[in-house]
Amino acid sequence: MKVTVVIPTLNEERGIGKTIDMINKEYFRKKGWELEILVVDGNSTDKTREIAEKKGAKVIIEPRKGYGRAYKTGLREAKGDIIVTGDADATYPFDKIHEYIEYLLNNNLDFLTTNRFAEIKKGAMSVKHRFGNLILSLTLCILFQIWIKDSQSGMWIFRRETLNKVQPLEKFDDGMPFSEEIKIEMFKAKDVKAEEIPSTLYVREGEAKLQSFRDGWANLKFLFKKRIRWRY
Ligand SMILES: Nc1nc2c(ncn2[C@@H]2O[C@H](COP(=O)(O)OP(=O)(O)OP(=O)(O)O)[C@@H](O)[C@H]2O)c(=O)[nH]1
Ligand SMILES: [Mg+2]
Repeated sequence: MKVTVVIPTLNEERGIGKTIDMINKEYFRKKGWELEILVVDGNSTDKTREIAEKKGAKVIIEPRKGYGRAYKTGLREAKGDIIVTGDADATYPFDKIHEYIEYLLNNNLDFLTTNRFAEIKKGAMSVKHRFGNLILSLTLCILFQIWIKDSQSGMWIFRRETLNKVQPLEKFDDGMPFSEEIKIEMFKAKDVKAEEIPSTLYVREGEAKLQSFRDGWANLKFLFKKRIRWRY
């Protein structure tokens, strides 16, 4: 079995090394799981690419802007049977992805999203962001009747074949709404068994690319637009 970890980066020299180091490579070796780390870089001007390559990652450059755009390019290139995603800022529990993969396999699931609210380390999320997240998650639940607590989580664990059971990758949003859109698509897909599992949020390394108000508003508008276009 092959696992591809896909990580989008834009000037993350402070977080990318730590993020990759968190992966329990010993567990992968013991299990005989092949590990591919794919970094999708948005033309960083710092040492991100250099550090990623030194840590054994394959780096591809996607100069077009956007978090979603990076994933659309990265997921097309990912060869693993299982795909794991997350930010390059050391906030997501890459130290637990082997447990999440085991959970997916043992329960015969297809798509997992992670709920960071289960354990937020001290100082990892501001009150403003908690509130914004709550509004976005509630809106998503009501509009799409999907019962998840963390609509903005960027760590997903899924079988690559599920990408053939949702809308074509190129149709996904190029920006931050990609995160909520992939959850909507996966939870609503007929043949995809999806679940949200408790997870952890660590304190960020390096500067955020997210602009709270602008991106929060864009994410909210996106939910309504998607709901109007959506056909059950
Ligand atoms: N390739 C690429 N990566 C991006 C782009 N924008 C953001 N990223 C990366 O996508 C991930 C998510 O961005 P963040 O700034 O962490 O956004 P966030 O997690 O919502 O905000 P924080 O909670 O402050 O971390 C990070 O690893 C970024 O480096 C982009 O335009 N291109
Ligand atoms: Mg982040």
